[in-house]
Amino acid sequence: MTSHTGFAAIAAQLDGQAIELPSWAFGNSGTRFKVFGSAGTPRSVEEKIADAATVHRFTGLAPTVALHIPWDKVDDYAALRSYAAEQGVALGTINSNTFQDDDYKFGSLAHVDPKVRRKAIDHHLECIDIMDATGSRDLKSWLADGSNYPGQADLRGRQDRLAESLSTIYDRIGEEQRLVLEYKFFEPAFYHTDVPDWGTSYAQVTALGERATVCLDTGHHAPGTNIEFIVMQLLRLGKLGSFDFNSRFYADDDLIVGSADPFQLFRILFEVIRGGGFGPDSDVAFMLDQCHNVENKIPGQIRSVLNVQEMTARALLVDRVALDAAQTDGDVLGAHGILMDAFYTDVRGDLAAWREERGLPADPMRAYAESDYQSQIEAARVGGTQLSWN
Ligand code: LRH
Ligand code: MN
Ligand code: MN
Repeated sequence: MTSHTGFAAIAAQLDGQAIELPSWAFGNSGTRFKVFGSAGTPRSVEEKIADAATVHRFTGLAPTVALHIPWDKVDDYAALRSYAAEQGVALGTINSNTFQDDDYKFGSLAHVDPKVRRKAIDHHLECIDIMDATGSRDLKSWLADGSNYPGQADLRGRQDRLAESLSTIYDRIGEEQRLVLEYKFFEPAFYHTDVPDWGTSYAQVTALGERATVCLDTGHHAPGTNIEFIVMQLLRLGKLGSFDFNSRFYADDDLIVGSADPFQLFRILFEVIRGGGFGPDSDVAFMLDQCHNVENKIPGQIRSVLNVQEMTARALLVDRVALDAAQTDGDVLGAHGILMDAFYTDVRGDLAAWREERGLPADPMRAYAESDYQSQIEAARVGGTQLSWN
């Protein structure tokens, strides 16, 4: 199978692929050591949306933008929804935030104090009101809840309180809406986290009901974790709601997806496709959760969605009939070779042609560099306060 005939067979499956962009990717970001400013950085939620819409114009891959509340708080969400539509995108997932308020020092939904739990629950209910106005489907909750020292907290009590808080929130989730619970095994708490892994998230959302699912952030696992296995298992259980895509070398680095380990991204996407998580019949949401500390943000996001598309194409190229036969025959190296053949297939030329056929630039990175969008925003966005990612 040459790469060209192979690509022709999968080209149509790439139509409709959508990767949601995080509004916070367009703000200035950095580490705890330094946040670097950059010319043209948005000063308002609207400017973030305009930048996200630019990524979509150049790639055709990013029709929605995720908001984070309160970072993206505005007075009129219906107006923001119209503004986004004028720019050519829609508002997507609403991310709650219960990690930046002094009251949450010892947690939020699992906090020992009912008043703090109520405040965190009310914040989630406010997010659902926002979803009603923006037309968003998903409420994504990531909790910083946890502890730093053995003995600091009653692990079991916290889990029970978390379940109770989540069920109060879930009661308000609309028929067409979903609650998506994200897990992370460390940071900012380092001894224990209340939702550290897919199993805990799965147990919590399964207790809630059908419209509660798991969010898998690729940066939230210990080094060496077989993430594609988790993808397989969650799809098998019908509980993979969404991805937060990014790359990591050492911690929760939030680097460009597919940059640290393109092969891992390929393996994940292969299991997504294998498990029915890709295409019009799937409601698995693909999102980025990234920051751009030292590179320009818009091309950083363009590179990211292109990386996801490229690895999706390669994963679609796996000859699954031959793979199944080799696996059944116990042909270890034959099966491995079939997977690697697809991974090593260079689809960049085919994808360039695919884009041109759809009225998109063949090389979105170059087209953006040659456009005047960056110089325009750098000239126009002077004065005011640049937004940082948080
Ligand atoms: C936590 C996280 C979560 C937050 C985002 C800003 O590490 O991945 O998704 O909402 O970062
Ligand atoms: Mn995340
Ligand atoms: Mn993270």
